[in-house]
Amino acid sequence: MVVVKGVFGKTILDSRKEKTIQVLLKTDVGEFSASSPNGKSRGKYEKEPYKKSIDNDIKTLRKFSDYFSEEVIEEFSDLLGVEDTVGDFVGANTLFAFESAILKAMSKEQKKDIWKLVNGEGRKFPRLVGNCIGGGKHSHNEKKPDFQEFLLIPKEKTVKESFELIKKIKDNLKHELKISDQKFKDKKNDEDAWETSLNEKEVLDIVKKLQVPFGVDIAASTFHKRHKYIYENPALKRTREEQIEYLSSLIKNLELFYVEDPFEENDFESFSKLLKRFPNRLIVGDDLTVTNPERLKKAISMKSVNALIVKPNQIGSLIEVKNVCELARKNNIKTIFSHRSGETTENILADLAFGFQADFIKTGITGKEREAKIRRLIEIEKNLE
Ligand code: 2PG
Ligand code: MG
Repeated sequence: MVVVKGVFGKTILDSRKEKTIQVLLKTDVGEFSASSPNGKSRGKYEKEPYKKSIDNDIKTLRKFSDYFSEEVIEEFSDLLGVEDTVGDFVGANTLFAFESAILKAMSKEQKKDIWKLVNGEGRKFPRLVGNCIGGGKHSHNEKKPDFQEFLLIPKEKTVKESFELIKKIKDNLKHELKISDQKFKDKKNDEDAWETSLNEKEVLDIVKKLQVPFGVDIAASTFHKRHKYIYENPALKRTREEQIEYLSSLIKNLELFYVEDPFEENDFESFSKLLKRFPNRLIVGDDLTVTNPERLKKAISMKSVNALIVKPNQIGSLIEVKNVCELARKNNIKTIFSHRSGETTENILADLAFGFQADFIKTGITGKEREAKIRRLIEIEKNLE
């Protein structure tokens, strides 16, 4: 068992150079720290990252520090006690970092990898989902695709081989973009994906030739205004019906295998229409479902999705992450554990994805923050050989 001696928070900078929280836990088996990432295309229904502000959460942790000293943690479900105590007083980023630090302490004390604390039975590795070209809110060039992410989803035998393949492809894409995009500047966006002035159709035409399964995160809420999807490249507005028809034609003609957030975050119905047309593709909820069991229940009852993004800091509580994964599994919904656009080098996402036996893990492809997660997954793979 781990005995907590104190808990503190401090700010660190994420990959976008924005402030995020790091939690430091003092215990009888040593000191442990963990940090949370920051989203930019955040879902409206996500829990707030901080209660009032990051500084306020840090103060709150300090206040609770005495209270937590002598708290005894023995197993994963003991996180519930922590959530009952502090859950209402801090935001999701703070809670997630706190719980991650607790898992690290338990891992040390029990001499077990973190994934084993979640579920020691797991043997299936998640498939990588890697952002290679980006647009939308994550890119800062003037003309860009309206879709946020173009994702490679390799299916090699091992995580290591998949990683090597998508790294190579992403590197080659630079030459391809230089040829097809007159304005290409060799620049990368928030998630270290290539920035381009091409539109989504032009990008998909390139990605289609790569001979690896692929998909998109449309992040449609980010360009939905007053009942219309406002495309800028080229400038045109689509109603929800037009959006369904447009996406259907892309899915059919370009063999899209994975489509995340094709509609805005309130439109469970259009998701369900698209899934009905394409039951064999992955229709993925992110802003729609925000890692929240209640939102997932609604998506299940309306048959809106067959796959779900799991971002622990959308909800904060790892007990809820567990609930959402169990609910998804029972209903045959695939899970995709995911990074955020503003990341740290924290790698616990890999252990959580493997422990919860996620079907996919979305982490980006390059950059130390993204690679930290993939490298940890490769390490788990190697240790199990
Ligand atoms: C998404 C994420 C991560 P953000 O929309 O899936 O790629 O973006 O972290 O900005 O919400
Ligand atoms: Mg998304």
